[in-house]
Amino acid sequence: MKDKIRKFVLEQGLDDVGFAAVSDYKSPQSPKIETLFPEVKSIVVACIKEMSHVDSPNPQIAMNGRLDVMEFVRSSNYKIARFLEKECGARAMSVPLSYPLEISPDNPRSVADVSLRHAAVAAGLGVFGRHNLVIHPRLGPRVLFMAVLTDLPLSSDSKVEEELCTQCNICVECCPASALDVEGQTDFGKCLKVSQPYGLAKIIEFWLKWADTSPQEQKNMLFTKDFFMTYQASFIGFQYFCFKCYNSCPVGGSDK
Ligand code: B12
Repeated sequence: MKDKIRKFVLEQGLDDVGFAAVSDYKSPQSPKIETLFPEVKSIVVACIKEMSHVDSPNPQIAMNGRLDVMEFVRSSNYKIARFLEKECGARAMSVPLSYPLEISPDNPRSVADVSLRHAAVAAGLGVFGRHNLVIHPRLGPRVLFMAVLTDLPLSSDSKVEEELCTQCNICVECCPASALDVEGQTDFGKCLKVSQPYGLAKIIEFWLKWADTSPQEQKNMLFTKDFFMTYQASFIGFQYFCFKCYNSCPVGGSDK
């Protein structure tokens, strides 16, 4: 059964796929996976290499490439879930690549319903590096992960045992937000400030300032880059302006 699914997933154009029995998925901060799908038994995890867009100094080009990948992954996730239901007689639920995500003052670090990095590790697709990204043995850290939950009982693939991070510290030094200074944790607030400068924090800052200012200044505030860019973010969704930890890592970059 795993071979049949693997073949289908790779035929979709994804770069790699692995399987994790739910008992091997260990993400202490995330909700128990059965709360999402009580009958879930395994996770089909796939990954896709991001291309050169992440190297562009132009944030529009970088983010547009990411949006292309996200659109592709969204339809691939649907096809895999459909394949599992139609061709394997299973039930299947796909996991968001990034969002929808519960963003709430009650979830200040935006812990997702399923941690795709921990799922990837459990499915033998890689290991954590100093940047807290999961490094794929062939493709490096520049991969996005996707997953489908299923009630098919599938055994876990072998874990990657090799240490792939060379501890060169380039990611730590390159991070413009100093968000990686403490080993084993990404400082959420610091990372967000630089990587999503027109995200929720900016919107809150904008409206708090608005509430406190004169009618003339309020009019002026509408004709600022901050307002225009947050307007754009409101229909694009999360927009990343930083890929430094991702593209500075020297590990595994040569495999296209
Ligand atoms: C919320 C979120 C963020 C938040 C918070 C990150 C965070 N601390 O978790 C912010 C906005 C800061 C963020 C930033 C980025 N993100 Co993000 N993000 C997510 C999301 C949606 C949820 C993550 C989550 O639930 N975290 C909370 C819990 C699970 O994390 P945790 O248990 O506390 O584990 C943390 C540490 O303990 C440590 N850790 C845990 N176990 C171990 C073990 C070892 C040995 C080590 C060293 C570390 C370690 O790693 C985690 C990082 O803080 C996931 C998608 C998903 N559903 O998984 C994408 C995801 C993690 N993001 C991703 C990416 C690419 C990015 C960015 C590069 C931004 C960009 N331009 O795309 C940066 C990288 C920041 C970094 N170096 O950590 C990819 C990572 C791919 C990969 N190769 O690993 C994911 C998986 C999206 C995807 N579909 O592929 N992200």
